[in-house]
Amino acid sequence: MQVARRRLFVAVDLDDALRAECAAVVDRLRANGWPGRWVATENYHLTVAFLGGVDDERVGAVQSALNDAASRLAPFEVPFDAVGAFPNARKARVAWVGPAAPVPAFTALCGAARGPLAALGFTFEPHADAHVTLARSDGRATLPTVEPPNAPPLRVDALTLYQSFAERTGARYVVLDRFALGP
Ligand code: 2AM
Repeated sequence: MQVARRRLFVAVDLDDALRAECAAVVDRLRANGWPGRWVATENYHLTVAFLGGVDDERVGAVQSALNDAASRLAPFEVPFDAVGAFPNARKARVAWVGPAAPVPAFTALCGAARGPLAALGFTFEPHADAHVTLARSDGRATLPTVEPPNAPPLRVDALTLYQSFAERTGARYVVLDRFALGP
């Protein structure tokens, strides 16, 4: 019998003001003619851990690991003062918004969430840079220089476990669980 699997990832959510400001950055990139495949505004998030396909019967262990990790962390802030590209602005494959400098508390959050998940057998790419992906492209166009979001720093006070569904119109993310940071 085939085991049912869910495609899961862990993320930090944006508040509505920041979401709108990220959409305004997209407007500026569009106005400058950058050819992106744009992420739907409601899908904006900071990825913490991408789990991929998870057997149904293991979802409970994932929830329990995240609940435990979140309870040991304290809320912190992430400034959104940069617009950037991976791998670089001249060969922009991913356009993002996020902090101009690394945020140690975010790296620590990723480590705290991924550690117990790795103990369950999941593997992760090593990077843990806070970024909201706005668009993907073929890497042939330089990312134009545009103003970053005009919003206060994001207060990170919870982790969200998402299930991702591949739809004809693009990815749809559904909240499975949320874990507040702190005891
Ligand atoms: P990114 O866009 O922030 O880089 C949900 O698919 C999220 O998981 C994506 O937003 C993506 O983060 C992240 N992710 C990391 N590794 C992935 C992978 N191998 N396949 C799909 N998504 C991945």
